[in-house]
Amino acid sequence: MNSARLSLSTLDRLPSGVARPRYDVAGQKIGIVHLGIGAFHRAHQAVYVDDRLAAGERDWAVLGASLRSPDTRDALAPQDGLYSLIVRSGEESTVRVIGAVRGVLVAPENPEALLSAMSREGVRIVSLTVTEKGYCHDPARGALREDHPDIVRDLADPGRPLTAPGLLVEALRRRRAAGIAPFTVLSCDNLSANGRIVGGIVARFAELRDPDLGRFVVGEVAFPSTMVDRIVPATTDADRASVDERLGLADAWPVATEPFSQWVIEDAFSAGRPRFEEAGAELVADVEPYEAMKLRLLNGSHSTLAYLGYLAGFETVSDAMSAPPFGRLVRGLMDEEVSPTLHVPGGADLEGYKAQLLDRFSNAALRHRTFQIATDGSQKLPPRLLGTVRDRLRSGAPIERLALAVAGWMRFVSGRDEVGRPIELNDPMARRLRALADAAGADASRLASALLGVGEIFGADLPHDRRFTSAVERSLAELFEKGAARVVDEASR
Ligand code: CS2
Repeated sequence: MNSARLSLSTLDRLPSGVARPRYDVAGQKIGIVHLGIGAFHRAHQAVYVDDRLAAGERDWAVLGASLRSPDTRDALAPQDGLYSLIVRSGEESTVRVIGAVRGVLVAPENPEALLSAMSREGVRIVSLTVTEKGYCHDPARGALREDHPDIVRDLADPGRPLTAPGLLVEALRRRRAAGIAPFTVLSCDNLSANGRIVGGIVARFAELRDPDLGRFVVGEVAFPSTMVDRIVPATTDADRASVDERLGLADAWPVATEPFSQWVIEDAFSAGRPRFEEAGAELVADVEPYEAMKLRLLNGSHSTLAYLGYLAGFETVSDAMSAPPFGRLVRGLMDEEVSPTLHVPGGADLEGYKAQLLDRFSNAALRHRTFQIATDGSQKLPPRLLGTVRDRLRSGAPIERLALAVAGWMRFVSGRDEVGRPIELNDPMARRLRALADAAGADASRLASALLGVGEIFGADLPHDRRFTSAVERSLAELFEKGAARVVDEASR
């Protein structure tokens, strides 16, 4: 391992094949505060910003914030915020050093530092990738969970917030009090209609603090919706070692991704924005059709592959895709059950998009773990699979593969894999789900009905739809009886 670290002072030591910022990195001004600075942001939005900084738009550098752990700050601070982006496909990979992230704050260590950064006039966008659970909402209704313990805490001590809604509202309040125009709130998470949902959550939190502040948020703050897409698996030590070798310098936290990247943004910013379109983003009037297409086709298939693939013993998405029945199941899910529910945006090529998705899922150089995608199912099922289920039920259309995917999640939640090993459940509702699963045991009918009763996931309607409940229960019974590999094989014929 190299002992010298990637940083501004070692940039000129990089080998010539490694792309790097060709602008005055330290001279850029912060225009975006990003909440939730994980691997996804660094492989996606920060790259678009990096391109715009390189093109001379100097006012839009990113100040990142972690809402939980100090790890990203600890890795990037000694590197002056620089990190490497590895882009992988097949045998090829390229490395590029990104300079867009000019600092990282850790909210729980010092919420005041973050709030004061968010309140500065130069900050005109606050963007977010806090994952579905970071919005503290009820995923089935898309509304703020007012009884969420972190929300209760933030409402009781609103000047020292720890949640995303609490931070946004306190910073907006301070700006208003100081006569500074509000920033645009830009959600880059995989929620359907993310701008609209987050706008409602933030407005409700503000209203609970003060009805007048609530009206201000509704009337004055812009929440454009976005569709974000790039597959970014968690960084591994092998990624670190390969960057080390390519750079001749140590990078504590590179990110690895695929060549594909897409960002569709509703062009509704209240305080200006970088010319993201010149970095490849699509600025449109209505993002929702793009979002539905991506969430239902890509993420819906991903979650299906994650649960069923994990149960069948596949470590990564591409491993599962290399088994023909899994490829056929996903193709069938997309063609037969998801596509008919979509309003394909004008100019989009649905067939090309699906073919490209199958290729992306098969990218073996990425090693995207099924277990990683299987996290937070309670938050992911509603936008990825259950909206499609509702549309299909409404039109009386078959839902067999969708029901199998939901049953795959239930089988996963049961807590033991097919050879009896425990499955760790990473989910904000893990305790409740695990208690329900433990009480039901391996009885498919009891387990299905217990889990279907969780209103935050299935709403008030789905548990009463016999077509849905019986299809899920049937698939779950088969999963217990025959195992995922056989059930997928049969379902894909
Ligand atoms: C994945 C997504 O982990 C997951 O749940 O489905 O992170 C997916 O890779 C991205 O949304 C792709 O844009």
